[in-house]
Amino acid sequence: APHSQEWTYFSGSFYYISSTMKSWQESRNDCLQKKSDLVIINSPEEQEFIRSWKKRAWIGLTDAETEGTWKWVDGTLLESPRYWARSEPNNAVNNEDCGEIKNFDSQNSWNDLPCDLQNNWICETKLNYREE
Ligand code: 2F8
Ligand code: CA
Repeated sequence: APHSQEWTYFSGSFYYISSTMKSWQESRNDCLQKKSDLVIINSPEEQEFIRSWKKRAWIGLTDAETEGTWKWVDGTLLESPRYWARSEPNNAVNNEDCGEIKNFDSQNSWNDLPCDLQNNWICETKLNYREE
């Protein structure tokens, strides 16, 4: 649960980084089971926070529905900011529909990978709040 020591708080969300590896879908299922989802990165600060772990991991990005149209797991289109590594996403071997964080030398650190590859993963649970 987000209250255990396995979760780290940052700017309105709790984050969990796995210590085992799974496919993208199995990783997502694990997050969903934790009443969470794969991480959605929507600010430079959040990108820096995730990158600072220096751990290769699935994030909540996929273009499985329409090749080249990247969406977050909440259904929103990937607009800006975008932190693809140089030359990514390249859909290598015409088979890369899932997003990971990979390159820690640069802020631009996302890569597309085959979804059935085993990888660590990061879940995010946003805190609920009420806007007045
Ligand atoms: O050079 C970037 C390229 O590196 C690998 O392919 C050789 C990655 N694939 C795997 O790790 C399976 C590509 O996704 C990446 O674009
Ligand atoms: Ca790639």
